[in-house]
Amino acid sequence: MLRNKEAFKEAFVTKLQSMFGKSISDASVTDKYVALARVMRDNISMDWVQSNDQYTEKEEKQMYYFSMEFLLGKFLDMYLINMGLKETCQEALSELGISLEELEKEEPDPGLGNGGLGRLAACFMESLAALQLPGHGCGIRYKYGLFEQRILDNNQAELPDNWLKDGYVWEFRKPDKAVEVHFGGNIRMEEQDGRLNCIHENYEAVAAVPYDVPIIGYRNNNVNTLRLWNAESINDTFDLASFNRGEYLQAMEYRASVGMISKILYPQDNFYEGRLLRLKQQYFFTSAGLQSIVRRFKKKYEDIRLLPDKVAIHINDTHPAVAVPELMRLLMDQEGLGWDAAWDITRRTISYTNHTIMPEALETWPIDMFKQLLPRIYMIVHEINEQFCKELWKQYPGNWDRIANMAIIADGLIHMARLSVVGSYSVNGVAAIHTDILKNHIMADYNQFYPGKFNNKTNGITHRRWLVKANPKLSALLNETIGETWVYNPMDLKELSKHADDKRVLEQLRRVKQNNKKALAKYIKDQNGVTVDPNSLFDVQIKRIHSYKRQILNLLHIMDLYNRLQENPDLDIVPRTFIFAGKAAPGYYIAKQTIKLACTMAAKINNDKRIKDKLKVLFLENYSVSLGEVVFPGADLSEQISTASKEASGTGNMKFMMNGAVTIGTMDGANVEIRQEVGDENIFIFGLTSDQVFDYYNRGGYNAWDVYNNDLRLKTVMEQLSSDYLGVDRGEFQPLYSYLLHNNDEFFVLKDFSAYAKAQSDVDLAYRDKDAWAKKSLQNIANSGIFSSDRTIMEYAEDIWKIWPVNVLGKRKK
Ligand code: 26W
Repeated sequence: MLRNKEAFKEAFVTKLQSMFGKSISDASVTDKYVALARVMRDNISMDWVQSNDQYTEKEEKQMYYFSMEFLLGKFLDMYLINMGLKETCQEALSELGISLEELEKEEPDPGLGNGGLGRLAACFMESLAALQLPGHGCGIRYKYGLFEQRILDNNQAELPDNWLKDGYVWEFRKPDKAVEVHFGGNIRMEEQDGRLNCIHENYEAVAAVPYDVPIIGYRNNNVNTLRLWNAESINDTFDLASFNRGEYLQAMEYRASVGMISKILYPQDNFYEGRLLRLKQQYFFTSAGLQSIVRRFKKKYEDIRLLPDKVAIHINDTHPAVAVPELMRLLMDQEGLGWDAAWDITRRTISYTNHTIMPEALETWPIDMFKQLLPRIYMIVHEINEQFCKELWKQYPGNWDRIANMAIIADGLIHMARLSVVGSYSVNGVAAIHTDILKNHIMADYNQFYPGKFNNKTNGITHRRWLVKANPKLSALLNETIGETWVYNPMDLKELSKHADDKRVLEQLRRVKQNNKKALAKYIKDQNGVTVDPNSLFDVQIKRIHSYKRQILNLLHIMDLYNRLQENPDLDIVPRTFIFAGKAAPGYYIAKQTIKLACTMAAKINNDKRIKDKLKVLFLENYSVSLGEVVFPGADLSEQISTASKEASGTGNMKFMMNGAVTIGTMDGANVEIRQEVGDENIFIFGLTSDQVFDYYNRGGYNAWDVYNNDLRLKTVMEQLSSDYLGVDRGEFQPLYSYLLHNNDEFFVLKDFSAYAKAQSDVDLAYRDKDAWAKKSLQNIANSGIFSSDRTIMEYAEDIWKIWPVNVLGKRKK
């Protein structure tokens, strides 16, 4: 259909006419974007129908990835690349006098996620389709995604992210596939034909209406489905009964409360707050997703007992953990199975990934709240717990402590991680060190009780978005140097290592980086009004702002460098541009102060003529997938400096590596595996190890004041922090100072300061040798293939889900 540029031009012009009644010269940029996207959409839908038909025909097992977050990023460019239409489209448009890049700016960047967990889900979707695997997503169509961040007077301000305001071309509303979800009410037991049935009464019914987003594979015909659920009132979707009865006010109230369910994404990352609305969101999309899966399954198969052979359900952290009791409910109350059969099926269908060991992120729900909102689900959780505790008692008679620590319901709370472990057949961590910590510390009791259930799946990122799309210049150089197979098989990037001593390749690589740095410098100039030198070392930390990620450590080190430059403006250091970006949860005071500190330092340092432009500090507003695509390709140094043991994996670290940045980092998360891949000479590792961190937590022996008093450079910056030195009121940053010292520095910022400063001076030395640095950069790219989410997804598919590629035969020739 879009085989050549003439066909493309015709399709585009026709679409513009039929949709808007306009010619090219009349049409606005938005019109043109929508018309182009619509042309693509038409083209995708044929393959989509084919994929669904063939998945069903071939009776292949399907996997459904349940996630409260999908941080998707823009699709237009990605789809053009995956469909092999980018060049055709570019040429066709340019002959019509239109710039593709300009149209791409019109697409909203759906921020339906907070950070790592949500972006991982999006990378997984892309890899599943690329690998021809029948795997789909299930989530919430939030009306408002993660807030838009503005910096006003050095402070973060939050604006609503009204991403749907001009419509979203990639979604397909499917009202005929709507289901009902029930909240509240009471349960009545009724005997019927010798069976005890549960009758749920007086509930509030909500309509869940799916909006499907196609996820298209790379140069194949596979199109998978991301199903996002929208909450609507039953009256809107099914009937107008209550309006007709004249209950106008109640109907309006009900409608408003229903609308809230899919209205907003909670903006906390790694921090749990037990809000009723959040539990409602969790049950809403989980129940809707499971109902639609069971319905689809039953269309094809008669025997519900086959479910685990044909369906895998994965829960992304504990947010969809109510899937365990909800599937039990459907199997028992709807399908009429007994407890044992339902439990057996549930536990062979559900698998679970843990993404954090931060204690403040663990979800628990007060029994009363849970019971009131989900009375039937509570009964089931209660019974699961009873039976599990009996098993524990058999295994550990009399060991009350152990049983209390493992029970799903304890201390008036329902522990969702425990429910997820008990109700699933596989539990995985997201990097080797993280899985070790789960197995040996956080979930050691369960690991002993369920030998073999715990396993590791080191995270990955889709190299098609983060390299092919985000860094076309590097991709072109790779194609030229090692051929094009790496796009299909990212492990082939290893071939690049053979060129590690080839001066010409190193020079070309440097030139690519230099060009990407220029593009980033331009972005910085446009956005922040600051001129930065592309020859300086671009040192980047972009991620959520969180104490454990230690942006403060980076900032304290910059202050120290600045002090030294002020003492001696001729100090021989490599000029550096420090770049930060990231959002702070709106209620997270320390994180917001950290942003303020970065912005305040930027204002002071960037305007200080004495230091001869040797230091620049930037805080880039509104970190998002789109901003990441500009920043990663232009980075020289990747800051991965979390307190060891705290960052489950990290995935930004992989995006930097794949784009040729060298890491400075702790032995935490996937940094450990990055080091293993690139070798010690191509990474800068420093700081406490996770064992040392655990030792301090368990045995004590750390005193932040001792470190403070014994390190003059550190003491100086800390004192500056609590003074008016930065041109703010004395006391403005006192909370940061107190936070570090008075809480005895729970994330070991002071403890790791000198090791970090030393590693940074090693970086400074290494960067001076241009060839040697380019070689480090090259080795990082060459060894990044293992961190493609294709590898990760293959492991999940083979070890956990047991799903296999389906070669969809397309009608359309590509
Ligand atoms: C209930 C509040 C809440 C919200 C989000 C608790 C926990 C979360 C997520 C699990 C936090 C998260 O995104 N974790 C990150 O997951 C990434 C993907 O596996 C990892 O790479 C990061 O290290 C981890 O912090």
